[in-house]
Amino acid sequence: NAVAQLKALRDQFSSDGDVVSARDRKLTQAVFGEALSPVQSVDRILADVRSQGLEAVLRYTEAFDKVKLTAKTIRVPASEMADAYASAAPEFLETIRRIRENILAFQMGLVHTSAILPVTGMYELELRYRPMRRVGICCPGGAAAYPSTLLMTVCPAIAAGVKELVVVMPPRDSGAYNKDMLAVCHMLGVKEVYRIGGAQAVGAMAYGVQGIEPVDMIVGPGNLFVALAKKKVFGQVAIDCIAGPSEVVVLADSTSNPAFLAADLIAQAEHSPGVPILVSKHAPLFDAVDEALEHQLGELSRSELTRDCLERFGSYVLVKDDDEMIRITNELAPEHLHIQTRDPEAMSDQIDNAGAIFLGTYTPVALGDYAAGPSHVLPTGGTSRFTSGLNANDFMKRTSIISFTRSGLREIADDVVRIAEKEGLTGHAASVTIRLQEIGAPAKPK
Ligand code: HSO
Ligand code: ZN
Repeated sequence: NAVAQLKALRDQFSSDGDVVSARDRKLTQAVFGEALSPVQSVDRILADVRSQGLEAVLRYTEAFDKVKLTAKTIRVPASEMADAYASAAPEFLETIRRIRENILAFQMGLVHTSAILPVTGMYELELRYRPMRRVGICCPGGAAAYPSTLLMTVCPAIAAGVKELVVVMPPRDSGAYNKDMLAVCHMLGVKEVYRIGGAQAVGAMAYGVQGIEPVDMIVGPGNLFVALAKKKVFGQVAIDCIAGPSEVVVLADSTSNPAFLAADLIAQAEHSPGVPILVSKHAPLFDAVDEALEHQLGELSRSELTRDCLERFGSYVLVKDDDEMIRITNELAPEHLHIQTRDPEAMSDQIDNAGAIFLGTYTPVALGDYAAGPSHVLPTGGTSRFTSGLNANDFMKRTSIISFTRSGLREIADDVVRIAEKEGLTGHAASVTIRLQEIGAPAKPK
C-alpha cells in the first residue's frame, strides 16, 4: 500500500508539468497573457531566451522573481564575493573548508584514469578522459539557502578538472543575495555567478546570451521549471539527473532505536516535500516510533511544515521477512536508503537500486547530505534503477584513440576492405588499399 502510495506521488510529480494549477493559471496569465502549463511555459521561456537573448532573461527575471536587473547587475561582481568571504563567520568558513577537503578527496579518488590497451603489437588503443571545459550549476533559492548544494556540485566538477564554473542563483535572500552563498563561491574559486534562476537561467547557460557564454553541461537541483528546462536543453548540453522531492527508506528491526528512527524520518520530512518511509518486520516498532515522533516534533524549528509533510507523505511498511524488505526496497529504488537492522552490511549486499546507502546506527543521512564526500545530488523518483548520484566522472567525457603500425594495417586491411565493399562504400575501401600499395603489400583476400 505504501509502495502504491509512493508510486502515485512520484507519478504526480512527473506529470505536474502538464497540468495548469490554479497558481500557474494566475501567474502565466499575467506573464504570457494566457494560462499555460509548466511544460508550455518552459517551452516559451526557452524559445524566447534563444531568440531574444539577455533581454528575455531580464524580462522573465522581472516577471517571476520581481527583480529588475540589467546587463551589468545580473552578474555578481568579484568584489562582492570577496567582501562576503571577508565578512563571513570564521567558524563557518572553517567548516566549509573542511567539508570541501572531504568532498575533493573522495571525488578525486574516483576520477577515471586514461587506459592504454596495446593489441598484439599491431596497433594501440587508448581511452582518454578529459574534463568538460565549462559547466553551469543551478543552485535553488528556496525557503532557505543551501551552501551544501554549492559544495556538492562545485567540488565534483573541480575534482574532474573543469576550468570554468558558472553558478546561477535566483535573485533572493536565499540565493544570489545571500552572503554565505557568495562567500562559499569565493572560497571554491567560482568566478562567474549570475543572479538568475528558473528556466530562463537554464536557457541562458545552454544557448548563451549577451555576457554569458554557453556551457557544455548544466547540473544541480531546482524547482519543476528548472527540471523541465534541463530536460528540454538536453542534447544541446549535457545534464545530470533530474531531481524531484527528496526521499529516504529506512530499514529497521527490533534492535533499532525508535528515537533515532523518528529523528531520521523528521530530518527527511523537514525538506517538505520530503518522503520518509520506514520498513520493518517488527510491528511494535511503529508505535514506539510514533511516540518518539510526537516527542521530537514539538522541539523543531520547522515543525508545522515537517509534521504536515510526515502526515501526507510518510509511511510505515510492515513486511513479513527480510526477503520482502529487500524486494520492496529494490522496487522503490529510493534516493537515500538507511539500513539500521542487525547486520546492515549483509542487507546492503542485496540492494541493487538506491542513490546512496547509509549503514548502521551511527550514519545518519545528514552526514552524507553535508560532509562525507559523495555528492548529495542523487537520483530520486525511482530513477536509481538506471542512474546515479553526481560525481566527478560525470564532468568527463571519453575520447577513443586509435593508432596502427604498418604491419597492423596490413593485418586488418582485408576485413576492412571486405566490409566496406559490402556497404557499397568503395571510397572507404580505397583509403585502405591506397596505403597497402604504398607499403607494397596488396590486400589478399583471407
Ligand atoms: N537531502 C537533500 C540534500 C540536502 N539536505 C541539502 C540538506 N541540505 C537531497 O539529497
Ligand atoms: Zn537533506
